[in-house]
Amino acid sequence: NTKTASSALISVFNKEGLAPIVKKLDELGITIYSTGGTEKFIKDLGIDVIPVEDITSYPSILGGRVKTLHPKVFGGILNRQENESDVAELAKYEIPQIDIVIVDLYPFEKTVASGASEQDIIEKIDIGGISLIRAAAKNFADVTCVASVNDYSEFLDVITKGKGSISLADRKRFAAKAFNVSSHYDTAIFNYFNSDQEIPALKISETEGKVLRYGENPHQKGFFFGDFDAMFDKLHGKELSYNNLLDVDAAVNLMNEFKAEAPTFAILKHNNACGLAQRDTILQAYIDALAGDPVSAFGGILISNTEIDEATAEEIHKLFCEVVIAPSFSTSALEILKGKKNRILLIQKDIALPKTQVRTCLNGSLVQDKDLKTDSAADLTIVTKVAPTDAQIEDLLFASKICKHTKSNTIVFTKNKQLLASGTGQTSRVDALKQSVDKAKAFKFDLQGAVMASDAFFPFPDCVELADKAGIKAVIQPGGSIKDQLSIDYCDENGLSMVMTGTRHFKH
Ligand code: 93A
Repeated sequence: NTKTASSALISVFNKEGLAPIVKKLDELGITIYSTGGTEKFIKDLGIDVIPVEDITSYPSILGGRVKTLHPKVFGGILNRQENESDVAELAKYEIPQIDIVIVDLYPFEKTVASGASEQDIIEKIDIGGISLIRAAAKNFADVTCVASVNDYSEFLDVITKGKGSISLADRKRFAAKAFNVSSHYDTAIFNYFNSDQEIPALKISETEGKVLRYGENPHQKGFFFGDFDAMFDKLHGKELSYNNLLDVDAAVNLMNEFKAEAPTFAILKHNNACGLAQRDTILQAYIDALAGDPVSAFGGILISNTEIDEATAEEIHKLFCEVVIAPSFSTSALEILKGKKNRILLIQKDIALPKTQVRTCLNGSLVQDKDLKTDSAADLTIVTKVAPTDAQIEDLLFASKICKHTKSNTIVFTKNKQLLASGTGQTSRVDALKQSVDKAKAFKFDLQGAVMASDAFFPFPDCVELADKAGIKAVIQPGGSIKDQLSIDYCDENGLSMVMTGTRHFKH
């Protein structure tokens, strides 16, 4: 699978950084073919180079618009060395084999940004170079494609270590990078031509994305791009809506935190948990999750980390809910739950989710690593005179997991592995806390001895003070405020314990 290169075609707009590569290729005895300006640059380094015109027997024509666009060039790149008739044709038409292609494209984006005339911009649409890149990357089985100055040092490394030999894995990696370059380049050209945005930036069709009934609201169009069936077996119910999909996403991410643990049940609304409990049986976990907020649970998304049995199904059946997700359903549970025509029943397959998150932002997108950090006992620093009990530590970590999957600012109260109440998506932490206290009161939860989690630090001691007055006895939070000590002092004066994790879990 490793190939030793004997020839390279180099055509680069920006000659910067090329000299060490050319010298290395020459040192390895690799024949270099090149286009006009690049050829001159290489010759000036005192290195032998063959003009591409010697291959094509054609001059560069149309003011340079056609330089490399020739079957003798593309035949040299696209032929399959394993294919007898390809090899025979190469000999018949006297086409030289090309093993390495190095291209730096005309700077289209830079030219647009410089405010150049339309004519200048159009001339900077690279045709030959992009074709060289696509051809070489397509034929990575035989050819190595270097499509960007950014990859020069890696390429230099590879050929230096391999003494001119390049492995299939390396060729394929360079091909992937090359298609990244070519797709970005064409997107930039599209954006220039579509500056009035008459053509929607995302070409949306049924074949590319799943057409949803509508978007977040009925007057918005909506599509899902992804492979739903790879993640779920849909057993029953209506088509999933845009909002259902968002809720299912939130539910699955939340329940992943409790995957290998005791039976756990969660109920979500608007992407936030409104009920969650961990018990010895899934029936009890459901009953105690529902008790967290039976009002919000109406029309909710339900998720279980354990098979749903008949007794649990009977209870769930009493509730109007949109979706029920579980690793499996017993036969009798399934019969009961199918009793409502529209209720969506999903079996979640054991498939990992992507590790990156993407969302639109202004005229582009924001991409980030997913928050995959789950706080554990080893992450905790006890900062108060009183330490939490072992049971409290378990509850604090339990609360922290829920907190991480709840919209910021958030405050979560739990007790004995049950979500008592939470404040979600508030503009101040103290509002989140007040909301949480009010909800707990509304559903008659006694907060005495409960614990509190906060997704981010407390800027002032007002949160611990209000929590204390509500009966909270232990607190988990990342810490990191310049006024941390004020919150710690309050806890010390009032017998609360507090642990810091050092990890913020914002979710916006
Ligand atoms: O005008 S082109 O699209 N026509 C071509 O056939 C062609 N082949 C390579 N531009 C073409 N190139 C580009 O020329 C390369 O992508 C590179 O940017 C540039 C290198 O030209 P020179 O070696 O003459 O400086």
